Amino acid sequence: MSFITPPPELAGKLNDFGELKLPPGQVVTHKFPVLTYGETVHVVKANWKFRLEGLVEEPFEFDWEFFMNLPQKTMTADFHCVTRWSMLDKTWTGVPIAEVLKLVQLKPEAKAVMVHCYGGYTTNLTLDVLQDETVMLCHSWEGKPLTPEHGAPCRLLVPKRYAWKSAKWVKGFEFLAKDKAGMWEDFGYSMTANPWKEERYSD
Ligand SMILES: Nc1nc2c(c(=O)[nH]1)N[C@H]1C(S)=C(S)[C@@H](COP(=O)(O)O)O[C@H]1N2
Ligand SMILES: [Mo]
Repeated sequence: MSFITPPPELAGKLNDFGELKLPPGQVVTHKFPVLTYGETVHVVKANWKFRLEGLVEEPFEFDWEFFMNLPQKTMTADFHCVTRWSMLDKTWTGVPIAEVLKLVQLKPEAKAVMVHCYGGYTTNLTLDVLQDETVMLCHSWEGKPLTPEHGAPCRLLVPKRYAWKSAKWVKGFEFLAKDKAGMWEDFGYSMTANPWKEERYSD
């Protein structure tokens, strides 16, 4: 429900209270910048595998064909980089996280996840954040397949967290009993990374 009718140029840019959809300290970009630590990782679909492991009853691995046969969704989402750019209202297509999590039975002690990528990048999320209905494994952006720089063939999208949690070239989830720092988190970036609370760094 919206309490106000925004002027047409601001449609989709305001929340229900008429506030700009921009987290504190962010500026809007109309580009899709590339932010990669190190080099672009080139992963071909034929070799791509995604593995669910750690605190699961039975690890599960799937390939590209299996992934593309899972139920798909296209969603409009915002993307906030901790370096202060935000890209608003772009469409992302992929598989909702709930469909991925259905493939394994999590052990009751699973409380967090380490996201692993081709190239060695890692980032962590608590299970409740991973399970948010806006989280997806994406293969397309604005109706076109992701380019290699943006994580082809598949990346994670976590719109409600700073974008370093939206891991490119993903290759699996490792379920953990306790939240553990990934790469940027280990360098002092926030474990939780909520842009609305400006959780940029850890204390
Ligand atoms: N594997 C991997 N994923 C990554 C990164 C990276 O360096 N490697 N950078 C992160 C950061 S800091 C941001 S802001 C977004 C940027 O995504 P983009 O390059 O598609 O804009 O990807 C995130 N995912
Ligand atoms: Mo970033």
